[in-house]
Order: sequence, then structure tokens, then C-alpha cells
Amino acid sequence: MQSKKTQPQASHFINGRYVEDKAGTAIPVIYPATGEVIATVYSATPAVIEQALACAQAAQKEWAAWTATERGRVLHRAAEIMRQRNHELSVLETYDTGKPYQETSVADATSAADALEYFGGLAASITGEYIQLGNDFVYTRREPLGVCVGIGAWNYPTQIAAWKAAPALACGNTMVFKPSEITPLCALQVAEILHEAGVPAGVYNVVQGDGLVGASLVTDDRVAKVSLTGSVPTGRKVYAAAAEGIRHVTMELGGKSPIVIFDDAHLENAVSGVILGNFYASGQVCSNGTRVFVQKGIKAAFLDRLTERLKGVNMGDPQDPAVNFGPLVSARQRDIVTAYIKKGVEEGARLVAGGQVVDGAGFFVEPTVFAEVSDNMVIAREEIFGPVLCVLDFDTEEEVLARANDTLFGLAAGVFTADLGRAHRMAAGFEAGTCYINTYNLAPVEAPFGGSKLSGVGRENSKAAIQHYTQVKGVYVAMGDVEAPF
Ligand code: TXE
Repeated sequence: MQSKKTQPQASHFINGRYVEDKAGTAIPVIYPATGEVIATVYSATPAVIEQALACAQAAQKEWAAWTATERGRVLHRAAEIMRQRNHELSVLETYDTGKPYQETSVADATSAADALEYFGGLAASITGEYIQLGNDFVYTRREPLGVCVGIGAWNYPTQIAAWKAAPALACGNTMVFKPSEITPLCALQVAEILHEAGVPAGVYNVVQGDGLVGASLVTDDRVAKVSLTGSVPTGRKVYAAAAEGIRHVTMELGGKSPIVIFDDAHLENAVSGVILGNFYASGQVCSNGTRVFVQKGIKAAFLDRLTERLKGVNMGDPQDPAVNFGPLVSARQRDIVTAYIKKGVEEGARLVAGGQVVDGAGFFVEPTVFAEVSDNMVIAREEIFGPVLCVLDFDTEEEVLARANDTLFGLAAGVFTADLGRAHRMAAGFEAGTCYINTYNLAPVEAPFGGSKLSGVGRENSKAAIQHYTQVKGVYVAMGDVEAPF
């Protein structure tokens, strides 16, 4: 059993050190597998928020004056430290979220380290351009935005903290990051490691709290940019608040993504893709392909094979490396998911597997599969954010593309087929920011990640992220006299 060192030294990490202010509201940190309180942090008071923003502002000019190679060097060092501590960070991620260690040990701190490494390497290649205009010329400078605010959701606390920190810092910005109040522990480790790697005090700060603390950060005049990972309703509030100060935004919001399986698909891979796209992290992944459209010819075989594969679920203590299916993050999330399952039954969908809450102190819900789901059912239109998979069937390519796109979301989409032309036609036709052909839910930092329509604005990872953490200044240089009409 791991040492349950989960109580952090203090709630916040500001100006290179831990800071506590117990005048803030106490936030109990609950271990989703047992319901026990494993730590207590305190919501940031106005004094703590002020201290974080003031330090971030004070540190930004000096940090931007480092050469990009120097900034990249400390990000690389931070990635190295993170990989060395992957085990401890994964155990903490499991305590924070309830996700099985089998997942966290390969998907969370490793992805965070990848981002630090990738943007550490990209930093020195962030340059402007030279535009010759006869004898005159223009050069451009790609400059940092200033103080950035990051706000995280509860499903990938380490990864989200690093996916925002890495490009922001590589570009010479500073950041105040607020993790979700439901999973406050991991971001503090990211801050500690960045500081240990040599990032100067004040460059990356973490403060705790709920939406009210988030709202205070978003509306502060010192903030140039806000990057949110969260639900669409929250995205609307944050986007509107950021507009007040005409701030740059990145919105990584929710989804109700389609996976389309044609008759000629590789059945085993399609089932694996659907399992990854619905049951990884107990279904609490924004890009999940929760509407699974199966062509009628393969539907029976698909359902048989999926039902068979679900027997491989090993639900239990997520700290046990043999366990591959954990609890939902909170009692509230469990109740939201079970309400949707009840709704699905009421609407007449056929419950093929699961559907039950697992008795005990943890927030466990069985992996659940509905078939005979119709497009207008609530479970086919709303984001459930839990292990609930909806199987819909279809006849033709044209029909399924129209139905797959018939949603206000646009985060991700996947297709399984052996027909190369059809795969790329579907990818081109999907109204989504992140598409998959014959796989699902892989998120390498080299690839852009983000949504269209209600699922968001902007992209995380890949070179695209540099556009969202810098601004271009054009400098016109006249080589001759200035001509004027009088
Ligand atoms: O989101 P919430 P949760 C989405 C996922 C799901 C949701 C679950 O699809 O919809 O996130 O995460 C803060 N001003 N994604 O429940 O409630 C709040 O404190 C400023 C998409 O955490 O929206 C928390 O830190 N901040 C994603 C954060 O917003 C406010 C991947 C999110 O809270 C605020 C993962 C306010 N007014 C989950 N109100 C993707 N697309 O990558 C709340 N917050």
C-alpha cells in the first residue's frame, strides 16, 4: 500500500513557496475510492489572489528577458524531474481523482512531462519574420501576452496544469493556475517541480478555490489571457467575463462525440477504440466517443464482442495496479451519471450491460452500455461524463455523417473502416476539432487538441498552442525619406 502522503504543506504555491491562509473556506479532499477525507486545502482569500497576481506580474518581464533557449532548458529539467517522480505523482493523481494507478502511471504525469519537453524544445524556434518591401522592410516580433490565468477541470489535474503551463512559460508568460476544487492536489506538484527545475519565483503560481476564485482571477486587469478546461456552461461564463477586458481566451470544453463503425471495420480494434473512448478514466474524458454509430451489418457481432470484452473489467482499489476500472470523481458525479442511466431506461433504450451503482463507500458505477438508442434521446444528446456508452445503428455513409454532426458540440470524432477513401471523407466531413481514424482518444502533445462549435475555442498542444500564448508585433522600417503631401 502506498504511503498516503496526500496532505500538502499548504494550499497555495506563490512566488516560489508554499503559502497558507486558513481564513479561506476549508475544502475537504475526498478519495473517490473510499469517500474518506485525505487532505484539506483552503480556498484562496482576496489577499492570496492579490499576492499571486502581483507576483506573476512582477516576475513576467524578467522571465520574458531570458532567452527562449534558457526558458526551454528549465522546462526540459522539469520534465526530467517529473519522469523521475512518475510513480509518486501517479499515486497522488489516483488519490486526487480515483483513476486507476494502471492508467495514471502511463497517462497523467507522463503526458505532463511530454508537454514540458515538447514546448521546452519549441521555445527557441518561436521567431518572427522579415518582409522585404522594396527598400523598406517590416520585421515581426512574436511577443508574450503577459500574465495568464489557467483554470482546470477535475478529470486530468496534473496533465491540465502542465498542458497550460508549458506553452505559456515557453513563450515568456507567467501564470496563475487554479485547479478544480474537487482535485486540488496535483497542480501543487507541478508548481513545486517547475520551481525545483529553475523556473524563477512568481512565474508559475497555484491557488485553490471554486468558481468564485476563478471569477476573481478572470476579471483582474493584470490578466492578459485565460485558458479554461471545463464544462460548456462554465465556458460561457468565463468567456463572457474575459470579454470584459478583451482578454485572449482558450476554451477546452465538453463534448458528445461520435464514433462511427462501418461493416468493414476491424472488429477487435473498433471494440478497443470504443472501450478507450467510453470507459478510460471511468468515462470522465471530455473527448469521449459516447455516441457509437454501428452499421447494421456488424451491429450484432459488435455488441457480442463488446459484452464479452467487458468481462475483463477489474473494478476495485484504484491503487492496485491490477485494477483497470475506478470510481467516479465524486458522489455528485455518480448521482449525475445514475440519473442519466435511469433516464435512458425510461426513454426506452435497451440496457445491454451494467447500469448499476456498486454498493460501498466509493463512488463506483458499472460500465454501462445502451443499444437501440435514438438520436433524440437525452442520453444521446447530453454530455453524461461517466461510463455510459450509447449504441445507435445506421445504413449509409451520408446518413451517419449527418447524424454524427447533429450536435451542438464539436470536440472529437472517430471512424473505423478499412476503406481509405471513406475514412478520409468522414474525417473531412466531421464537425470536430480532433478526429481519429481506426483508433480513439490518443492525445500526443505534438498534435493539436480542442473543439469546434460549443466544445471550445483555440487549441492546446502542437505548434498551434504558440499562437494562443503570443501576439505578433509588426515593425515597419523606412530606409529613405518620408514623403508627405505638404
Ligand atoms: O467543470 P466545471 P468540471 C469538461 C467536461 C465536463 C467538465 C467537467 O466535458 O463538462 O469539464 O469538469 C471553474 N469563473 N472538460 O466539473 O464545473 C471551476 O472551479 C471562473 C473538458 O471541473 O465547468 C473549475 O476549476 N472559473 C476538457 C473549472 O472552472 C469557474 C477536458 C471547471 O469547472 C467558474 C476535461 C467561473 N464562473 C473536462 N465556474 C477538454 N475539452 O479538454 C467554475 N469555474
